Amino acid sequence: MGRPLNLKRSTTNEELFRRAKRFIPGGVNSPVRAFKAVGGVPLFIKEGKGSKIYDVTGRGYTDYCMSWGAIILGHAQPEVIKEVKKVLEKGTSFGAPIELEIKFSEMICKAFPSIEMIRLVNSGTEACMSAIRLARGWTGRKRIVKFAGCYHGHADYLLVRAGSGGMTFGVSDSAGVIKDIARHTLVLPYNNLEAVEKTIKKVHKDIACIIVEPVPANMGVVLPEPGFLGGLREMCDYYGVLLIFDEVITGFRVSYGGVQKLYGVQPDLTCLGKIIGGGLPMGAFGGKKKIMKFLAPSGPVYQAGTLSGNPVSVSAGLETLNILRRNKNMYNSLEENTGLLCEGIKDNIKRLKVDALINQIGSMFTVFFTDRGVSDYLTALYSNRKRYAGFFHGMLKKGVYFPPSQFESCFVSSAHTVGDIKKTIEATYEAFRGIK
Ligand code: KE4
Repeated sequence: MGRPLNLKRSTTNEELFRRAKRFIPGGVNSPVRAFKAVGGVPLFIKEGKGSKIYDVTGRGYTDYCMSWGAIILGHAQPEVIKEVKKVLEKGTSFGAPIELEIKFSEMICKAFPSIEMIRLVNSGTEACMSAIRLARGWTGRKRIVKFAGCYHGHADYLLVRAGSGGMTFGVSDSAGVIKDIARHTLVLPYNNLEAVEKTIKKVHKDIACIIVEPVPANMGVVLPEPGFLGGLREMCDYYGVLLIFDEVITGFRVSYGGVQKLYGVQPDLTCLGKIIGGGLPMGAFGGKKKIMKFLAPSGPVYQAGTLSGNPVSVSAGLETLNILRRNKNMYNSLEENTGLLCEGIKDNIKRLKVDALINQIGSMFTVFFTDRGVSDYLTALYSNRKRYAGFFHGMLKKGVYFPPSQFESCFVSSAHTVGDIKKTIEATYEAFRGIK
């Protein structure tokens, strides 16, 4: 065993990263944090407040990663913290039902009319994994359809041409995933109804569900072409296949009722995560009563979790949704601020003649370094990752923290001020110039 761990001595990101790598694979507890896609040493964050995060050297950054979209009200939101503190003092986990989870579940069902019943879990991975098991149990079919570049967590059969870290490191088909498992996952191109129709017509009798990020954010932000989501709905109805919307990112992000509210397309099952945990571990999946009742203990599909519905995560999620529900016009100001930011960045792209474009919806957006539209996995892959890396570090130098991968989304929170937005626009001018 080496020298005793004396964290006091390590006050630089480099020193902490070196020490972290002694105990944690790659020095991180989730691959995309490692800065592998952009180079350099990850920032070790000491604290966050509002739109800012501070690394161990005390340097502050305007944060647009926002814990990969989990934070919509800004870091350490006072009312959320207050509610969590209240609950903490009464005990953190009982492994037994509590009243708070009923209130919380009812609130989500009210926000998402397609969700008549819901099961709370502890992450988006668990939500998607469990929703697929439920779909397979309900239909008695084994194959699933996903789209290239979409990411639904790291369950074996979903790590097939997956987005996020999969795309970032080009390991969208992870080692350790047995071919026999992956072969039941059919991967199609997003925004291509023809490809879906061709496949589903042939093998629909064997397909349990189609799972889709209705607005993908894990190949960077990609927008559904007109009719795509509605087309999926129609095909699933016609062929008796379940439609699962993975709204782990977009749920309560793009609107209080997610993408399904914005686009008026209702799935059979919805997966949620991130925002509903208010910054604490939380996931959920829900949908039609007749399907959800197939879940243990009311039905034969097993799913469980020690900390599911624990009072701490639920209190953070409940207060977050309360604030969003009470301030519905918050979505307009989030959209306005994000629009202001994106227009300013586009002006700089034009002024400096940079091959870059922005895909944006609500308070999420991605700056793609490419000269052609990005509408699916292949067109996203055309982006110049090296230029994104240069841009990322240029922004970091100006005190702005974008996600450390071209294939992720930026997020604006209600804590981002117009001042933050202006400073960020100026920072992009320098960052674009730096990669000219
Ligand atoms: P988690 O298991 O990470 O809570 O959620 C998995 C998941 C499911 N569905 C969607 C649409 C997701 O975006 C995610 C997780 N997102 C990534 C980043 N885009 C989490 C960041 C990470 O892996 O560290």
